[in-house]
Amino acid sequence: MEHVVQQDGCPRVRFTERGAVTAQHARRVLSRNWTGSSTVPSHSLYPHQWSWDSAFIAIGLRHLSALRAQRELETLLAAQWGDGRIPHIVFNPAIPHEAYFPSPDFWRSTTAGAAAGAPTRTETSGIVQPPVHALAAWLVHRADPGASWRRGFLPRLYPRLAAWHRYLTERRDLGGHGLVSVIHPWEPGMDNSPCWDGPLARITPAAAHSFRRADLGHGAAIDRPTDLDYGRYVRLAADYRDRGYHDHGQAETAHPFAVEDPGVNSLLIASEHALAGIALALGRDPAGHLDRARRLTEALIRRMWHPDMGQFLCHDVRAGAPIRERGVAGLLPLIVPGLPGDIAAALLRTATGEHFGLGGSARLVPSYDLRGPAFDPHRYWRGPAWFNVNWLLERGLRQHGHLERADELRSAALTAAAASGFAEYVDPYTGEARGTRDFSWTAALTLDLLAEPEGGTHR
Ligand code: 9WN
Repeated sequence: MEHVVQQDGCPRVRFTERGAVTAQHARRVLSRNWTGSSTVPSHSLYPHQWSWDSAFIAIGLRHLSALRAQRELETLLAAQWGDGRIPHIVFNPAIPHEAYFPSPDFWRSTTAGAAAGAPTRTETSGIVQPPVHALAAWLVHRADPGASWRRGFLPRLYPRLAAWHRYLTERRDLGGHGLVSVIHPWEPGMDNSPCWDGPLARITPAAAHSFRRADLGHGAAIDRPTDLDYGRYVRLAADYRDRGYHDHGQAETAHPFAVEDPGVNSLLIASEHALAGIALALGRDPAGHLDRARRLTEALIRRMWHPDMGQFLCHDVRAGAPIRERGVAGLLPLIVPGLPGDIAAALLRTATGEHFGLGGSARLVPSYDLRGPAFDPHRYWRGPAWFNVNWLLERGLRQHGHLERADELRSAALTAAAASGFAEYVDPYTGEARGTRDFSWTAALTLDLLAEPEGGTHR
């Protein structure tokens, strides 16, 4: 039997009976986490708006309310800086500073970020997160084009999204090879991935007494980064702030941490393709976007593809060397449209092999090598499986025609999401819930997977 979930005059989405119960729960999580203009990832652990979370959330929200999905992205983009960056956190002034660290008085965006064009009336962080936004905007538009055109959604968003991509490609090509670098482990969204251990070891941590973590009040210490990690995160962010959040452009910059990450760059490429679709819908020439996507794809393969490893590797710009750790970001180029078939096939072999266990020893794809020396099934990005990553891989597999694999992964993700109470992440072997529960992107992407027809090629 099929059920229909409908709200705000949105498109009718049909779910199976089992799916309808899960969808109902997911919808309740998203309603509770909605603040009136955006969605918090979690009221307890992350009580503000986060950049890539909002993109994933909008992708799910589009099945419930086109209006809310559009507003989610519009609220985020209203906090864009003059130089084009989309900050990784937009702070809610109604939330006390003690609720989350680092709070607005740490980032001081309105003063320290003034020269880079930070908003004058909204407090934000000064670093960024992966550019999933144009992809999200395009999917939100396509879910209900009528509602989108009526509100002028694409015409308003397009220049902002284009400026965001320009910021990344022009100000963040720190290696000078046509790829974006991240300058803080929070930027790729995979905060304590073992891939950062090497580059982070060169950073002198801020003194433990100089800051107070808020996360340990809401999450188990074994699920979270260590105090030493935090000391280094604080040092990097404070130094960047004290330099006025300036990006100098090339490798010889002052950035002590500069890494090219295949996840960030793949998402930029997928979003650049989405921006081409948006440009075309607006009657503009998409050639510039397609050209940039092609150049980024060539650079990604040239610089980060390692056939001997069967995956992409991060590149440590400061050390001038690849980081020989198998992070799951190295599989994310599967999301790149037009990735050569032999590379996509090799990525699938790696995903299903001993290191990531897809369709074998693991229920969901882990964030880091199951065989890696730093693997820990519980600790944040050092092993647990995350739902946004598995959603991206599912989409990538579908895009490259591996429909059975995609269906299997979709079904495993739906089971784990529902059984874990929409956990932030899960033990990749057992599916046991870790981190916080009622996590927004887990609920949102569950809705998106439910809306997809079994065996389908795209959503
Ligand atoms: C720092 C909000 C964010 C996610 C990140 C995840 C975690 C923050 C933190 O939570 O990072 O940005 O405090 O640990 O790693 O991917 O966007 O859900």
